Amino acid sequence: MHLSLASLAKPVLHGYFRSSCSWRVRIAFALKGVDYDQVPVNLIKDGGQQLTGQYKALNPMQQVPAVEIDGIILSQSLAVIQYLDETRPGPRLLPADPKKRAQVRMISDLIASGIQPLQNVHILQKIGAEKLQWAQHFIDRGFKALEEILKKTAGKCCVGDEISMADICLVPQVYNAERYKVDVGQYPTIKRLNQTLLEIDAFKVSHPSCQPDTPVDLQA
Ligand SMILES: N[C@@H](CCC(=O)N[C@@H](CS)C(=O)NCC(=O)O)C(=O)O
Repeated sequence: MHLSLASLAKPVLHGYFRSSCSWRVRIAFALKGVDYDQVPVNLIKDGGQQLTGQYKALNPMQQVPAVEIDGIILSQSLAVIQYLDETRPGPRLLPADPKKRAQVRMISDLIASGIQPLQNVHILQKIGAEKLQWAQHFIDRGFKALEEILKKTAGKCCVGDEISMADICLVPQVYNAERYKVDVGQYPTIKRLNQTLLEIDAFKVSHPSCQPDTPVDLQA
C-alpha cells in the first residue's frame, strides 16, 4: 500500500471546546482511536477568532470545525465524520444496512440542518435580546420531531444498538439544549439515549469540560 507523507501526519482539528460541531468531530476521532492535535479557535474572544483572515483561509464559512487531514482541509463536521469512516478502521459510524444508514443520515441532518444552525453565534447576535427564547423555540421544535423519530428507530443508540453518526450529533445537541435551559425531561427517549451515550469513553474524553481550551471555571 502506498502511504503519502500527508497521510502519516497527525490530523489537526481547529475547533472550540463548546462548539457542538467541534465536539462531533472529537467524538468521531475518539471512536476511531485516531490521535490528533487541536488548535483552539475562540468564537467569542477578540470579536471571534473564526473571523480572522488567517482562519478564513482554512474555512471560508468562518465556522469551526476545520480539519487538516491527509493533505486536505475539510470543514463541515458530517463530511469529516464520513471521511473518517471511509478511511479509518474501527467501528463503523454509518451502518452497512441501507435502511439503517438512511435513518442515521435522517437523524444527523435533522440535528445538523434543522436545529444547530439556528443557535449559531452570528445568528444569535442578530436576534439580540430575544436570543434565549429564540434558541429554546427552535430546539423544542426540533426535539419534538426527533423524539417521535427516535421512538421508532432507537435501541440503546439512536438507530438500533450500534453507535453511529446520529449519536455523535445527538449528544452535543443535548448539551446545547441544556445550555439554553430547555427541559430535556420532556423528551424521554432523547434523555435516555443521552445518558447512556455519556457513559461511553469516546463521549467522555471529547466532552467540552475537558478540552485544552476549556476555561478553568468550566473544567470538570
Ligand atoms: N454545518 C457546519 C456548522 C458549523 C458551525 O455552525 N459551527 C459553529 C460552532 S458549532 C460556529 O463556528 N459558529 C461561529 C459563528 O456563528 O460565528 C458543521 O457541521 O461543521
